[in-house]
Amino acid sequence: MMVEALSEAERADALDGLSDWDYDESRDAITRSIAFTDFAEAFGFMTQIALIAEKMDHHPEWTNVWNRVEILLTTHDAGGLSARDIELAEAIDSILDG
Ligand code: HBI
Repeated sequence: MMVEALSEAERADALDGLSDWDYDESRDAITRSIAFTDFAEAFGFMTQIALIAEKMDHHPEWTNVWNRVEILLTTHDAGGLSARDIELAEAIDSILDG
């Protein structure tokens, strides 16, 4: 299914509901940086997100250094931020909010 990048208005609307995410204009992406207690917690979180990403067929660009996870979401097929990124960000937030 062809996925489209969000318009400026759609993006502004979506970002209103994602207070913990920043907009990266250079990538047309959203980013979030999270610090966990330790590596095991960080990697446990990544494992949960990996399974959700697989189910959604939509994957983050992310790095992990010990207890920190840096996440960037953008849609390669759309060349920018799409509804899929918003959906994955909301899933990530729901995991973090417990
Ligand atoms: N993940 N972030 C992201 N962007 C994509 O375009 C994307 C993906 N995961 C899988 C995927 N596309 C495949 O559906 C296509 O490459 C076929």
